[in-house]
Amino acid sequence: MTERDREILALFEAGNQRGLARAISRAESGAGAALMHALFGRTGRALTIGLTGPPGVGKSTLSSALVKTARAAGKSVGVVSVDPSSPFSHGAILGDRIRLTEHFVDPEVFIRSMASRGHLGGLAGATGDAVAFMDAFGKDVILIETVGVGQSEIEIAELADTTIVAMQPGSGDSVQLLKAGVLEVADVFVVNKADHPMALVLRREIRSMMEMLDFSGWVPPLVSTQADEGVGIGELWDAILAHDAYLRESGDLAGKRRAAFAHRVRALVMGELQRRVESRIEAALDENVRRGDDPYETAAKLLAPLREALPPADDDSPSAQIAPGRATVKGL
Ligand SMILES: Nc1nc2c(ncn2[C@@H]2O[C@H](COP(=O)(O)OP(=O)(O)OP(=O)(O)O)[C@@H](O)[C@H]2O)c(=O)[nH]1
Ligand SMILES: [Mg+2]
Repeated sequence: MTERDREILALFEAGNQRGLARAISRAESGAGAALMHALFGRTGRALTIGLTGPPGVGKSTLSSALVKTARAAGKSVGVVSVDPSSPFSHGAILGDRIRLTEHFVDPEVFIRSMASRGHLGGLAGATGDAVAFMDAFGKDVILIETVGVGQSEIEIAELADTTIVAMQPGSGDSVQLLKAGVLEVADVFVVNKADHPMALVLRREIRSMMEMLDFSGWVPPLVSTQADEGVGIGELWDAILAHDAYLRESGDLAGKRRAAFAHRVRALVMGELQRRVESRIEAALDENVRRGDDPYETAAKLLAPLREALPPADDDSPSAQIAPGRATVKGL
């Protein structure tokens, strides 16, 4: 542990949010391992909530409303707002700052915007670390907001205990979600902008899509909200608490946390492997091409040291595990 880490740890342990902020910055720059080692034992207390959905659906407005509700219930809160599309977080920050301003003066609320691309382990790396540090710091509730583009909503579901998928009427969201496989990871569905004339149509679409899924155990509730007016937020909060209670009573929480841990470890291992292998491929390529090597022998040469160090396991089947309690598409 460096002098800088010790300084951060001292602030952190004194309950100073600057310590938390700086710990997250360390993780973002790929230097958070020592602090994680010191603090990981304190994690596991917080209720972590992933909030995802298309751009502009109202995620930040929902976050802000949920922060208010959690604070009214006496909970301290951390918010991580992730921009998965950019290595810079500037874009995401502005809108979130505006939407979350009323909470900035509350010392029990900690808000952090971050980019995930370009960081060690992607979303699972930097964001996973931020969530863990907030948890260790003692935040009761942690909200992770991420805009749904490509795989990010699936990734957020790997990290969070409870995943909220938000949609808005009149945008074709439901079709997009079905395509992206996002339906299967939702623990709670939200139709935000319930003031929109097409809101009931969207509700009906979601209902009929849900009929195509087999739910083992938990059936995701469908909540309508009008986040900017605070309408339906109480119901959404209740749905989150109900899912949390379900996870604890069914014993699924342990499995889910194990899967989240596995996901983070996998991201770190695969990330490092990829970077190392990538640089070797680049370095070797010119020589192989000049010699007229075929792709297989080029790959075999590059893999030789790895094959020696990591002989195939007895069971070489993919180790990816599906978190418990997730829906599957009927007939598959
Ligand atoms: N009509 C209506 N507008 C809403 C509602 N909730 C949020 N909005 C508005 O929708 C716009 C987008 O809200 P945000 O909370 O920034 O949405 P977001 O999903 O966080 O957006 P990105 O972070 O950019 O993806 C803002 O102008 C909000 O005021 C609602 O229930 N009804
Ligand atoms: Mg936002």
